[in-house]
Amino acid sequence: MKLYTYWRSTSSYRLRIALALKGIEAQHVFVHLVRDGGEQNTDAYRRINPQSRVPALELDDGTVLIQSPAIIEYLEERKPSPALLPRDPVARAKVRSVAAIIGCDIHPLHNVGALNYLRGAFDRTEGDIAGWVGHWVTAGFAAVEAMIADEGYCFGTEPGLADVYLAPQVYAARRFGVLLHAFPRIHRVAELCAAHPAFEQASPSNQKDAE
Ligand SMILES: N[C@@H](CCC(=O)N[C@@H](CS)C(=O)NCC(=O)O)C(=O)O
Repeated sequence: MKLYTYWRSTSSYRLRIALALKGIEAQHVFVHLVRDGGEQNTDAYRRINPQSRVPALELDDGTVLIQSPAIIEYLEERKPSPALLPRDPVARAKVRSVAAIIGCDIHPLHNVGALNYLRGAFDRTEGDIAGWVGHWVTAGFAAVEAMIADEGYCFGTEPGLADVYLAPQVYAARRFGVLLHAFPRIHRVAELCAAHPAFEQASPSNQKDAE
C-alpha cells in the first residue's frame, strides 16, 4: 500500500491516525503542497488523484482511493477491529456528525487551495485570512464542544472516528493561531490523543517530510 501524504495536511494526518490505530502499514509517498506551485498540481500527480489533493491511498493491486472519509470507511470495512465506529446506529450517527462538522464545515474553508484563492482572486491580506480561518474554526468547534463527552475521548474510553478528525483539526487551529480556551472538552481530547502512540506516530512533526 502507498499513502500519498504531506506532513502538515490535516486530511493526510487523519488518515495516518486511522492507519496507525488499525495497525496497517503503508509506504509514504510525499507530495509537497507548497513548493513550486504544489506537487499536487503536476500532471503526474493528477494521474494518481484527478482532484489534485492529498491524501490518496494506492492499494497493492494499483487501485487508488481518494477522499479521507471514503478511505477511512474502507479501512473500517476491511479491518473492523479495532473499531472506529460504535455498533449502535444512533451512536454511529453522532460520531459521524462530529466528523462531518470538521471534515465538511471547517477544514474545506482553510484548505491551502481555498486560502490561496482568497489571497489571489480577492486580494485578501494575511490578517483577513487569519480572521476568516478563526471564524470558521471557532463556529465549528463550538458545535463540537457541545456534542462530545465530558470525559475520555470524544465518545468513550478508546479513540474513534471523531478523535481521528478532531486531533488534526486542533493541530490546524493552533497553526492558524486560533484560541482554544473556550473549548475545555476539545482541549482534553487533544491532550489525550497527543499521549496515544498511534496519534503520536501520525503527527506532523514525526513525518519524514516534516520541515
Ligand atoms: N475532503 C478531502 C480534502 C482533501 C484536501 O483538501 N487536502 C488538502 C490538504 S489537507 C490538499 O491536498 N490541498 C491541496 C490544494 O488545495 O491544492 C479529504 O478529506 O481527503
